[in-house]
Amino acid sequence: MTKERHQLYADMLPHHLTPLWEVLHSLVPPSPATPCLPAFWSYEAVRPYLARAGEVISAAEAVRRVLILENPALRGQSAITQSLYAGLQLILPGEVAPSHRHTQSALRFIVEGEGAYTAVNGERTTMHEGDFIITPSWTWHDHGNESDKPMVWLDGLDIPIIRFFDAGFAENGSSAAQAVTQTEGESFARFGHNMAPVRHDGLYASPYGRTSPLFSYPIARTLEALYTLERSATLDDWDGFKLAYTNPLSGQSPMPTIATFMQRLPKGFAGKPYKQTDGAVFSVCEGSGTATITGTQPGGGTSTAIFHFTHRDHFVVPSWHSLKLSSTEGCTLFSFSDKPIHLALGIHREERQTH
Ligand code: GTQ
Repeated sequence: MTKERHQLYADMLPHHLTPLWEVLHSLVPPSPATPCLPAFWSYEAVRPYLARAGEVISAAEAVRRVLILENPALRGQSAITQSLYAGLQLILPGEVAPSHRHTQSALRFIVEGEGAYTAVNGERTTMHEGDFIITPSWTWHDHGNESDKPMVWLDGLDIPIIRFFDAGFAENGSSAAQAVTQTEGESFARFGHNMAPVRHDGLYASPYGRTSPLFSYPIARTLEALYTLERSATLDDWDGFKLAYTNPLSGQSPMPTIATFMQRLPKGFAGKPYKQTDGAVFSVCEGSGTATITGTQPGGGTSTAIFHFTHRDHFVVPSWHSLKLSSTEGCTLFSFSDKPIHLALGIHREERQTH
């Protein structure tokens, strides 16, 4: 029979046919079998390469001067998980990263520096360490540094998702810096205070896609919320105090493909492990701690990665790997994942373990 089977496979090969029964087990695995690995980028190790990138190419020539954080199991694919892209972008004093737009949605989490701006849809936002900023799908955006210090931020994009759907479009702006048509702070005034325009709200909302009309979620507000909770609220044994950023008009994630979070682990926190189908990328905003990440190997055994992280470090937790967070001195962690898509498809799963 084996011989006849192989003859069948060989004969039908030129007709672009292949037998399902040979691959069925890997097409519908009993539980997620991601090729992605847990990985860690210490800022101390990465920063000198960013500095060297600043010496060998200008922001204008590079368009975006970014070092991509590539998952070690996905080298060459510009991906940190199967669905997400992450990179560290450097912009030096006086530089402009020219205006463009694309269907990919982007987030910035400011890692180092103060005072450069991102312009989105005619409004500039000054960036501070810890701010979370979005450039939604198909919105014009450019970045400029009018401060006297280098600025570095984490870029998070849904590049692999848009590539998967073959739905990528992009355009360059007619000038390097887009025309400014709104005073800084206008979108925050309209949408950042638990209020929204009574009339003409569509006029100010993002022009394309189901995205937040707020471009900037300033760190001062985020920390105020988390520190208040830390003083009095009940601690979650897995997450510490964890809040999701929202689109104020919908209560959903600020962008349709990417969810973003900030969490506070109090001093002495020893979290319980949990796993989720959405792989997540973390950026350490304050303090230090340890992430223990355990996954099942293709062969069936388990392997554990232990990352001791500090301020400005980055790490990735692949899908369905268990994550346990702990911190001696306390810490604040930014993270993002593709959770909104899992929720939209009804495939999101989470398992919270008790030990
Ligand atoms: O700032 O527009 O890291 O288009 C990759 C692609 C940043 C950006 C990236 C991009 C951008």
